[in-house]
Amino acid sequence: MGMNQTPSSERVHIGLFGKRNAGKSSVINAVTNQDIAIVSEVRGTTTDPVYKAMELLPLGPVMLIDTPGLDDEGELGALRVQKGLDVLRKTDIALLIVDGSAGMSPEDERLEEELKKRELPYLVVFNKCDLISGTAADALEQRKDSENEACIWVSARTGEGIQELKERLARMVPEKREKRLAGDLLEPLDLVVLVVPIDKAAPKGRLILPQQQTIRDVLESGAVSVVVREKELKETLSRLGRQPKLVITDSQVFDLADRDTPEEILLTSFSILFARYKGNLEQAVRGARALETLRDGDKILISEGCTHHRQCDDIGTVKLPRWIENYTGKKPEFVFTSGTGFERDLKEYHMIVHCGGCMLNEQEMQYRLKEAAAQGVPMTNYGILIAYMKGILERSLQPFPEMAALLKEEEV
Ligand SMILES: Nc1nc2c(ncn2[C@@H]2O[C@H](COP(=O)(O)OP(=O)(O)O)[C@@H](O)[C@H]2O)c(=O)[nH]1
Ligand SMILES: [Mg+2]
Repeated sequence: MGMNQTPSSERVHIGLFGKRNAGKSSVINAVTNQDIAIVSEVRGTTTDPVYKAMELLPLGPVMLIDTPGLDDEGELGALRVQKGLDVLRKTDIALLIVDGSAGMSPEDERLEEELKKRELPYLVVFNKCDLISGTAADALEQRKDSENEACIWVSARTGEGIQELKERLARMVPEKREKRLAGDLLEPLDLVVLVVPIDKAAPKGRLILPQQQTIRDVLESGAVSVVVREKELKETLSRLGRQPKLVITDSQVFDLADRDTPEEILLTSFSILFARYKGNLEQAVRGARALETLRDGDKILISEGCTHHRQCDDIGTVKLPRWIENYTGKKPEFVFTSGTGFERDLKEYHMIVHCGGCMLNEQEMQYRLKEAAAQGVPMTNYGILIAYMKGILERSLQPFPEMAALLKEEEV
């Protein structure tokens, strides 16, 4: 899969179901204007589900899934039917294709029941409307008008109704799940403890943006945040009266937070939440591991999104290089950039360490991440690299087990 292609997990999966010869494969061909599915008069031509990723206007990126007929007979047939039903689990929108000249069969009705039971958005597509004429057509026309029926009439052969089908599909696309900082980890009234160091480097009289945004997100999910300095964490946890769901700490004081947060409480950092929210947590975790293959003289690009952030500056230009040298025992060459500048040619770098990107919009951050990935350069961020070097990344990935698993992979 190319870098710029929508990953299949982000595509709307549209499954086509129905009896053999209803015209499932023909409808796919008509919708896509391509002969991607095998159409034949012989029943049961499609024996395995066929997946086709494509851009389908006005829907956007979709995955069309052509399934074998629901009415296959015999042992092999039953297996095919099972495979077809397996597809249901991946389906976002189901199309029940019915031969309109024959009408709904008991199998079709069973499947419609199943779709309702699973609360899957679906549409009954009466195909072959070109075969219907005269009084039969009038009768069907009446059903077409009935409001409640999620149905549409089409002809894969003549193309009638196919455009309308696409438009109906576009309107059925489930709303994209909104990205959250922490809200998706929380239930209403859950307690969250935020650890915010207030030292010389902290801006006067206010909190920094990532902290504000996290508090805001906790509020939105109806949970409760308690904000403390690292010094007060231990005492606060012991006095809270109930166990918080999560402790979120500034990366700089992670070791302290790690020590003072009992193991049974999930602990993570603002950097990790932001890497997940704005960036690509997986890329950042993999990127941190590039330290393991660092050699003397390798170039490391340390890049900051903003120019006037004293706190970041100190970490980026002073602390990080020192920690990297201590951790690896190597003498790399550090290159620093800040602000809107981000080099085009990254290939000379062994790895890139970027700030959390609180001042960059998601588009820009995504651009930088994609550019690094496209040029094959590992890229991570301050917080994740610091956690990695301190051996606490694994713990801070606790709320995201599939990311923690990356640290155990053999390949660097
Ligand atoms: N008249 C007519 N025939 C169709 C239409 N759609 C499909 N067919 C025919 O029905 C048969 C079965 O089509 P196919 O797409 O293979 O059905 P599937 O088994 O559900 O995938 C083929 O002979 C198609 O040419 C249609 O809209 N009108
Ligand atoms: Mg077929």
